[in-house]
Amino acid sequence: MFNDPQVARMLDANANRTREALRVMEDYARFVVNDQSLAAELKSIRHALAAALAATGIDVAVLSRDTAQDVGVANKTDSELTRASLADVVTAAGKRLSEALRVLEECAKIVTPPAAAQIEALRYRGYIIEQTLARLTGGSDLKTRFARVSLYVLLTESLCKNPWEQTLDSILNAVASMSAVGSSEFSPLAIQLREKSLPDAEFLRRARILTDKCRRAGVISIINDRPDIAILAGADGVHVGQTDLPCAEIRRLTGHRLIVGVSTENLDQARAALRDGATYIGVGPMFPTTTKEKPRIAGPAYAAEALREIPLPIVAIGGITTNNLPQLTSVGIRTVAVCSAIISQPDPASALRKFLQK
Ligand code: TZP
Ligand code: MG
Repeated sequence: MFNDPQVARMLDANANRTREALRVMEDYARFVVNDQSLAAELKSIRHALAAALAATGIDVAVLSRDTAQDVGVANKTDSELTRASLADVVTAAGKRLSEALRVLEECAKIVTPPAAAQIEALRYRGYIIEQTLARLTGGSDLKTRFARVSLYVLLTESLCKNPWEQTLDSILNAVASMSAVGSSEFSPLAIQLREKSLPDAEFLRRARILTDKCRRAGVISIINDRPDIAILAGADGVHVGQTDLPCAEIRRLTGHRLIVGVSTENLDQARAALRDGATYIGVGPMFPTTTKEKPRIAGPAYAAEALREIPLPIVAIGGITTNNLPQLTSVGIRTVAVCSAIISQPDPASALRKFLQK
């Protein structure tokens, strides 16, 4: 126990900071990433902290609080007044947590050394959670994450050789097990759920499954055609074609919290997508494909034009196989979207590995 009001003020302020930071992180885990075990761990840290602080006499420290005379209240930096996204909010909370726990620990050493050891243990638990959350937010904004994608798999149940969820699992496991790519902070993979005739409720149910599994694997999740389902499922993005909801309207609906991809088959469409706020453009079809009815093959020449003019990630699509892939990489394409050459194979994992190796 302390009898020094200065120590009391330090303990009181930092106990508040710690609780606030933990609440922000817990609510992010609970309401944004819907991760029960992460939210439970944060709650458990909050309770363990309350127990550790009880020994320091924190319940009477509040009596030494003097907000009116607090010389720090008006000191604000620009960075703490602006947050671009919930990811920024939770990142800031993670930093505040370790800072405040360190202050509590040092002050507890003065008044109740055993509490200091407990608080130290909580600081280490906090570091791990901070890292887990950083992985979940991608440690970066969606644009940056998307820029690292090299393979974009379209998942459509009717084209899968195996049940769709099994196909999804084998794709995610294959990427996780490739050491060269699995150890990197950013996954090279994005997965799009593309279903054209499912009832909405079933589409949403599958979108939630896919989003959840992708998030755990650090893989970008995209929903075809439907921004509403993308938002409800908590997916990273939506992909639309020329006759779907226009990109500009999706931006009005969602701001910049979603990746928005737009299919294009010529430069006019690509320029419009850029102007309307697309995150990336699809260019295609590159080669003949049976996955989609298309009157005209845009071909690698269009991919090359788009690369030259459009300052967005360019995703080539349509009839792509490991055999014709060099025709795209040779014009500078670094991201390809593949459907049947992966999901329709008897062993989608091995097909995916071949693409990633190339
Ligand atoms: N848009 C242009 S081509 C295409 C889409 C959705 C289908 C791509 O599928 P596949 O099986 O890789 O040709
Ligand atoms: Mg569409």
